[in-house]
Amino acid sequence: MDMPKIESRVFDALVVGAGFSGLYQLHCLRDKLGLSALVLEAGAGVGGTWYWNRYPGARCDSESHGYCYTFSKELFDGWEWSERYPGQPEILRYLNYVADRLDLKRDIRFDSRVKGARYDEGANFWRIVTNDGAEISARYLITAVGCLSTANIPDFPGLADFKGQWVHTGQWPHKGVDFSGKRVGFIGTGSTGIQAIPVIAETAAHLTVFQRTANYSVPARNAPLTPEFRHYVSENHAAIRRATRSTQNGQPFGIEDRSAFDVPPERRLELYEAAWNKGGLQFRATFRDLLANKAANDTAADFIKSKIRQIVKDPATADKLADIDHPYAAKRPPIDTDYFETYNRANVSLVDVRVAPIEAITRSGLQTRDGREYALDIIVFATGFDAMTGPLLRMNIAGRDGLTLAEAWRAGPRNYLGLQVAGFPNLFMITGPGSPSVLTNMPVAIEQHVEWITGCIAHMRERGIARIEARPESMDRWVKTVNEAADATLLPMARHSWYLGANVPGKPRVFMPYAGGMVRYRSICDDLVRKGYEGFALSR
Ligand code: NA7
Repeated sequence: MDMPKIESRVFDALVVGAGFSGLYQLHCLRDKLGLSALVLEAGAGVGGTWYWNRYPGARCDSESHGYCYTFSKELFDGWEWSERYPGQPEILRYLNYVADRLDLKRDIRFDSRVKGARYDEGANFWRIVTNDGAEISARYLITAVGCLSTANIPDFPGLADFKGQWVHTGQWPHKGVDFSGKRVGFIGTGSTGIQAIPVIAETAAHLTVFQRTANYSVPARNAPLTPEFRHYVSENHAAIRRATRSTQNGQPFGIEDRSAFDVPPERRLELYEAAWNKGGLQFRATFRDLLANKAANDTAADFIKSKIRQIVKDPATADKLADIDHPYAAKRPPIDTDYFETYNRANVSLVDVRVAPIEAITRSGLQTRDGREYALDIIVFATGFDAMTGPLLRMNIAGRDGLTLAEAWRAGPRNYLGLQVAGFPNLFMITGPGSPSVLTNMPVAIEQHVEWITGCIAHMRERGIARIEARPESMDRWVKTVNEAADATLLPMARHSWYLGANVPGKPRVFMPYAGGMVRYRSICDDLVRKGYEGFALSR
């Protein structure tokens, strides 16, 4: 790709990241507000998550008609999805379509990672330095770095000496990985592992899955979209947009307004069976109290565990897969294509590494604490991400008086609405910790944040306001609100979840996303705008 010729070093706005968030933010600032804006992107192309996560089976868990921008009918009408859940290559094509259609690439500097960003109070400018030494100044700094973009690679001793190949799913080689005839070790059974394991099993000589925490999964029931459904989508832009903006999770389907105990047990099973056959995240929407009431949750959990035991033929393997230690959907609930069925293949085996953790990577494979060694040619790390705070902290952002974001967040992320931090004027975060983000359909959360930030910057420019930042007391209030929202659900019961930062050793255990739902969140954000940006300090 040709590098755009970017001569200027001073911009109204600098956006970091060219995924769903950064592309839309650039369009809004440049084409709606008429600002000079630049995007810095570490990858060689647009796409963010969908640029990096190219592992076999990578696919979106939200349905395609809801997993896209809805701000422009023209953009919506100009694209047709092919499957119920879009695969990674198709989403990447979609984001390139958007970037080309809106002529965004000319203002994106690719292969460019932020090494540091410092607020210069005297000049009221952000000074940004990239890995290749470029120095850029901007009035507004907007992070569009995604929530899951810093790979978590466990610090196993011996990895550097492994003589086979190893890869992390979030940094997948562009040329792919050839598993044919290979002994593959696969670490991790989160959403990523559950997608990749069935596909890799098809070509590997042998696949050994190392499972630390057993996980629920519901069939996705992916399929090509029928001509009737495509027609429905093409005729219903406004209705789909309305639907995704009216549900708590930003999905184009609502949560049934009934308790699991409003129906007799036999009827409950019928409803679960129907949801299982329909497939997808909608399973969670069968009853309204699945994430609020442990007894209600148990009915869903028991149903899925019974399905695992029906599908998996070897009882010892079924036991390991069904021995799940958290409520259903308290961790991010995966959906799959033939995940549990894959364990019936002769070339797949499952090792429980909760009982005997992985102790080391050896030159020829992997060793667990019980002294067993597994000979491997390739090791796949589907070990997740330093979620939400990781991508922000690695940019080495320093605000007023040199206070770093890492210092400000030593005890966990503290901000206002996930958007702004006291001491960091004119720094905006798209889908930052403290916002609904990963608990919702991401493009919907992203459109809301981008539009809020755009409106805020327009407000400042119209009124000659030079700086905006969160007030410390607003952050205190918001942290409390985020905790209360989480505590009203079963989400904190999953003690090992990345929502809590528990997957990264040493990371503060704080429930990061706002669990109060997209509708409530949007109304809080809109309301404080009406009250003159209540909770923020604005200065001329
Ligand atoms: P996740 O959901 O964080 O899953 C990572 C998996 O890797 C999970 O099963 C972990 O077990 C496992 N893991 C992590 N470290 C280790 C070590 N040291 N030993 C053994 N196993 C380990 O990441 P994903 O990429 O699957 O999904 C991230 C999100 O991307 C997903 O939720 C969607 O929103 C898209 P653990 O559960 O921590 O015991």
